[in-house]
Amino acid sequence: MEKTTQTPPPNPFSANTSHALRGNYEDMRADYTVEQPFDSYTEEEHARWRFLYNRQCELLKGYAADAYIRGLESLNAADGIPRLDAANEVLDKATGWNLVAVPGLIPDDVFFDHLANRRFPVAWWIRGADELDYLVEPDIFHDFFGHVPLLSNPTFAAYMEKYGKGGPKAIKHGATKKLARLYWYIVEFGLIQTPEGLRAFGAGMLSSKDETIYSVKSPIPHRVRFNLERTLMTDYMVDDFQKTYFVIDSFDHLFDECDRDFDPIYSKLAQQAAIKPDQLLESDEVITYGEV
Ligand code: HBI
Ligand code: FE
Repeated sequence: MEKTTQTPPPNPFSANTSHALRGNYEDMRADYTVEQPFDSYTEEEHARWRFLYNRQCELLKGYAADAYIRGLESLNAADGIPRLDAANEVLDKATGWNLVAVPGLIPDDVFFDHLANRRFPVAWWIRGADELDYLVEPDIFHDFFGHVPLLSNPTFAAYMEKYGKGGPKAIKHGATKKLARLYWYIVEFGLIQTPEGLRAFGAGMLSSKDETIYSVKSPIPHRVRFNLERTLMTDYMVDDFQKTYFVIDSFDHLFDECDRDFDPIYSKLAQQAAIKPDQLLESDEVITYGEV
């Protein structure tokens, strides 16, 4: 792919944050991918990865979905910042997904196209020592530790491809904010029902020191059974714990609920007002009523 110097994308989260993008968007390919500068990582950065990795693994016991734990273990990424090529050996065999290194956030349409082709964009840089607990923009720890393990689950892998394939239709309808809500509440902060109780599978909570436990155990947030239109309409804030979590019965439930033509859904929802993050509806199948 030819090299190109493109301007950084408008920050997709700019609606909620005003920071400039972190990455170096100078020498990237037309599809916003770069080579992972593996030799540029310092020993201190590898140690930072190990600190974050070990701290999260301690927290995940009894809180993370089994499919996530199995995926994480298959990636062997405990010893330091992982080589994306090495992870691709495992992932490609499991579900045909491959990781591509990117400078950071990339435009929605480019992001959707990567997902539609089973390529997951992973920011190549790691957060600084002064921002271990809160990060405004995804770094390699959020993207790899949070998102990659579940891409080894065939049903979730198929869901993520379908999500990407749905991008152009959302853009056509001016509904990318609705699709971003689906990503936020499921891919970033989704909960799943299991015989042992609720478990977290969202990347945003699994890579966060506190939100994994909060999302599963806290009496404060509402927990509502996942419904596609309800989630498409529910607003979110990027810099606080969720006020409402959506719960899927299974990854098959997630796939089936989203496996439909979104054209009529976007047309119908276009006139409707957004639902507030802490609001409950009469039609909700409430799993736990929160105190929000
Ligand atoms: N870019 N690298 C990267 N990672 C994301 O998670 C990402 C993105 N661009 C857009 C985006 N997410 C959101 O708008 C999604 O809801 C599409
Ligand atoms: Fe993410």
